[in-house]
Amino acid sequence: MARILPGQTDIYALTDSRLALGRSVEEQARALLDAGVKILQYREKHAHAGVMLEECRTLRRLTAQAGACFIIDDHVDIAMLVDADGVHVGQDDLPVPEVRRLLGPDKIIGLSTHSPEQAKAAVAAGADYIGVGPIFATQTKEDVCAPVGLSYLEWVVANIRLPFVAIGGIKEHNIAEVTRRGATCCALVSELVGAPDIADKVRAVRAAMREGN
Ligand code: TZP
Ligand code: MG
Repeated sequence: MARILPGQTDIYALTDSRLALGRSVEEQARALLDAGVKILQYREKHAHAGVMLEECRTLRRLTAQAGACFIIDDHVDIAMLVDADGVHVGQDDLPVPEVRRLLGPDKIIGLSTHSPEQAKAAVAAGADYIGVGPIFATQTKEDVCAPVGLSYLEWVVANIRLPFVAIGGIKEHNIAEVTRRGATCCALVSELVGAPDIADKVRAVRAAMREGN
C-alpha cells in the first residue's frame, strides 16, 4: 500500500475503457505502472458493480506490486472491500466528512474543485488533496462544467496549501503551460490511455512537463 499524494509525484493517471483503444482495465494499468506512474485512479463510469469489484481487486494487486497509490473514483464501498489507498469524489458525491467516517483517518480522500470557494471548502472538510479543473475543454467527462482555465490553477497555487492535481483536457502539447503556472502534478485520461503506445506517451508527457518548470 502506498500513500502517495499529488504533490509527491508528477503524473496522476486514470483508467477509462471507453477511450483505451480496446485495452482492458488491467492492460491499461500494467502499461501505466510499467511506465512508472505512481498514482492510478480507477474511473469506469459505466461498469457493473461486480465487474468494478473484480477489476479493482486486480488493480489493487498490481499497484501494490508496483509501489503505487491506488485511488477509486466515487465508490467508497468498493474502496473499502479491496483496501484501496483512497477515494476521489466530486461536488455531487458523498460529502468528504462522511467519506472520512467510512474510510478512517489513514486513507486518502480527493475532491474535485472548480472555484476558489470549493477549494477553501475542501480544506475545511478535511480533503487530503484537491482536483483543480477542468483546465481545458474535455470530452472525457459527461457532466463536466465549463473549463476554469489556468486562472483558477494560479489562484490555487497562490492560496491553497493542500496537495493538488490539475485535470481536464491536459495533453502533451499543452502540459508545459500547466506546469509553468505552478502545477507539479497533472491528471490525464484520454491522452494516456488513448495513446497507441502508453509508455511512449508517459515519457513524452514527462519531458513536456519539464519544459514548463
Ligand atoms: N474531472 C475533471 S475533467 C476530467 C475529470 C475526471 C476528465 C479529464 O479527462 P481528459 O481526457 O484528460 O481531458
Ligand atoms: Mg464522482
